[in-house]
Amino acid sequence: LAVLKGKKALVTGIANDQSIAWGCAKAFHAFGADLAITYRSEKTKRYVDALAKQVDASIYMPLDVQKPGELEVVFDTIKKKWGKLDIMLHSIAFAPKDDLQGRVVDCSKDGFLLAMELSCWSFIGMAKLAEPLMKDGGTLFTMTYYGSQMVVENYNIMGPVKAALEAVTRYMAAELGPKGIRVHAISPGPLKTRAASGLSDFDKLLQKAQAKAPSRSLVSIDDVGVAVAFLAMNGAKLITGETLYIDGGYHIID
Ligand code: 0WD
Repeated sequence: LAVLKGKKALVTGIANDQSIAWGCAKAFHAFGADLAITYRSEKTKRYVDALAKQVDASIYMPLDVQKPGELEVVFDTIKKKWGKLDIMLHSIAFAPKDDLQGRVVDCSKDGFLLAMELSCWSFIGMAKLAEPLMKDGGTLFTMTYYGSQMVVENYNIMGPVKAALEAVTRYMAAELGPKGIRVHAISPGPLKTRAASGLSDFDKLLQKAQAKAPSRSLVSIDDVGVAVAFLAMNGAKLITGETLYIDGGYHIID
């Protein structure tokens, strides 16, 4: 079962044990990978400490992608300690509440740019630093949502932001493919996390997802973890640039 044994994985975006990134960290660990885990602030650290311990993280440090220089420190630490990286998971999104809860047409320029910077550009910034550490190839992941493809009520400015993120995924997959680096966007169905609590009427979205998905069930963070771990395996080396839906089939239904 230790198909990821010897692989080094960086996991960002764990806020608590409901976070999608936590489902992924658990799966990477279960399949034998060695983990680096980051937390956003001292406030979130309280919730993440025990989780990092649970998966024996050998690197555990702060990362706020908005703070200049912090990304560089994380990748320097990985370089010194591991000398390489095989898997990188970007599970970070942010939009100011007023902009997120209003119409796209009303959003502020500053709010839009901040959402783009933290939720989309940060993936590019991380990929750039991961590239030299992935000499034997590797896999980069980000988290997206169906609201990028279709107008989903209340998803608002995150729709265009996630659309850009999926395009970034395809371009970076093309650019890094010759080096054996694969790039994927993972698109889970709605999950009750801290980030989701910023969306209006989120419970309605959950109800609709369950009723419409062919599976008639909601997605769990463990479902996401297993799919991501599969894509990180050597056996998945010819799959790249995907936006992979883990949504019980919701996106195929009109
Ligand atoms: O239904 C959902 N929950 C879905 C979420 C469906 C489909 C996709 N996603 C996406 C989100 O858009 C996001 O990209 O999955 C990703 C992870 O979100 P999550 O697991 O739903 O939410 P959460 O557990 O709140 O983790 C998001 C975390 C932040 O948590 P806190 O509470 O500390 O803000 O993103 C991280 C942070 O850990 N984050 C940052 N990390 C570093 N620097 C930053 C930042 N500036 N901002 C947010």
